[in-house]
Amino acid sequence: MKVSDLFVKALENEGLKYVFGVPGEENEDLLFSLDQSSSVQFIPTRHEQGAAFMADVWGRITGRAGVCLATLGPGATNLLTGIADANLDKSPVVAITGQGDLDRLHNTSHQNIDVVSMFRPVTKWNTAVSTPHIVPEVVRKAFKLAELEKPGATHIELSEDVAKENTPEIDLIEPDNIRRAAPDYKALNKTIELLEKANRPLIIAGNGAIRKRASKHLTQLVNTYDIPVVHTFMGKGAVSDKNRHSLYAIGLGFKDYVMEAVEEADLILTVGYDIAEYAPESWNPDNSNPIVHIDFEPAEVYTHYRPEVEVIADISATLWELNKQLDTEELSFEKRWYRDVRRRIEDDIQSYELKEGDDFTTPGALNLIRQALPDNGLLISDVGSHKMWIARNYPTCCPNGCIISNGLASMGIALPGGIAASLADPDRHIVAAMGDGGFMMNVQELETAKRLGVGFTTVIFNDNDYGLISWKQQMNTGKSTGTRISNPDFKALTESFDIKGYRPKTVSELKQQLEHTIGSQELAVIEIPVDPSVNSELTEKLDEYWRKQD
Ligand SMILES: Cc1ncc(C[n+]2csc(CCOP(=O)(O)OP(=O)(O)O)c2C)c(N)n1
Repeated sequence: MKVSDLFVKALENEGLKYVFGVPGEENEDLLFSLDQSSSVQFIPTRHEQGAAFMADVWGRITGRAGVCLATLGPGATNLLTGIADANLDKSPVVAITGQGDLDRLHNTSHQNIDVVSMFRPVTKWNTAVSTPHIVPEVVRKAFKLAELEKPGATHIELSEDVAKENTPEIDLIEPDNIRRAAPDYKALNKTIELLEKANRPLIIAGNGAIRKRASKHLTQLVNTYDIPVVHTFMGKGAVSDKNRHSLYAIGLGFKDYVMEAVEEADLILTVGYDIAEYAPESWNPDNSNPIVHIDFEPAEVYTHYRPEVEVIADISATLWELNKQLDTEELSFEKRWYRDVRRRIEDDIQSYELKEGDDFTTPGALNLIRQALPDNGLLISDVGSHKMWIARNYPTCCPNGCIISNGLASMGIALPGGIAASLADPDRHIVAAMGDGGFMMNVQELETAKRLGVGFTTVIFNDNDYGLISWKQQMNTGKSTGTRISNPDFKALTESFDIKGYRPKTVSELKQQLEHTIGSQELAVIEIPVDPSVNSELTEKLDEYWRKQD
């Protein structure tokens, strides 16, 4: 067999279903080997970035590595943003790139750049396949490291000449099922001691809390002991926002209502909290509260994050132990001290309800999307001002019920993400929510979606602006520059892909169109022209609120 055949057998051995990518001359052999596979399908995308984002969202949803493929040079550079995104967002992804023959890589030669060095800072591990017999080890290692807590991206380079070589069939290495470590009893005892001293403990749930079975044990913990929980953007859904202990999300660049609970807490337990998402100085400016760090990995050394105790183990095992060992008799938590904060957050979300005749706003439209999506539906957010509204205003009812990129936070993820999510679960009701800026960054993947026959709704919040940037500029300087853009006719553009496009004019039309496209799982794009004045009004409203509190 050829090395490329062996490589594909190693991919099959991982239980892989899809490879997303753009072909190149240098991965010709690999593509033909993929073509022979009965279990792995190659899906051509319209840009390598789209392929990487598809692998990224596939990884987040399934917990198994998503795989993307590009050729050498420009293909590899195009893939890079999506790989960095997966890595910083802790999503398991394996990237594969082609390369020229090994005997020309020391020279200046056509499309030759040092791809392995380029990918090193944005992956957990990467290597080039230098010789045939290492293929089983390299592929297994790439998947193992990508999926191991904390997950992330890995990268394999396969040169054209190596892929072509003949090789005897070599034994593959079976994927293993690693048991993660149980928590140390001294660290657990210290945690219990701190909880017994506390009156107002609060949990910050990060993206580690939505993985594996952590969410189930976390929900049991907050229900049994009456502890409020706030979620980072990527932790949304760890505890359902319908649960009265949920205080929704934390992480906006300005002080939101939820901060009141964080300030009033006297003990913070972080669960799967990722510092890349939301810096500790934003919620712990004077290092005033004791912190318990519950995670798969030790805490970063950080001035504003100095845990009293670190429980480094499988998160669900730690939460399970706490559920078992905490004794309600020994706890003296103040009852429902956070109730008003939750009420304020919910009243605020409701206040954006759109009435007939109103101009569309992002938070108003989000309320309608929430009503149209079932509890187990999925909203994938792109990056921009709409992401801030989704984080604070979109109640999430299950882990991975709302996917937000908040590590690298790259624009353009939601549309390719919608494709991957639909492939992962064709029965799921899915909305990809984007700004006009982010939509135009990966609009070409509409063709991929159409070709694959997937069904989900893309919503474009159109403000003809890089809205988040102008919002922040306005906040900092009172004016904005370099952000205004103009757009094509989104409805006509969508229809040129033979996909249904909508541009509602009234609130009832928007409601009806959302219910129709989401309910019927039609592949559709809805353009919602939004009035962005709610953005600065929110910051003013919050400023006013905090002024009154002082
Ligand atoms: C790839 C990439 N480029 C630039 C940025 C910086 N950035 C963050 S939000 C934003 C504006 C987003 O505009 P749009 O997609 O229209 O959404 P809106 O803010 O209007 O909701 C920009 C340019 C980024 N996060 N990612």
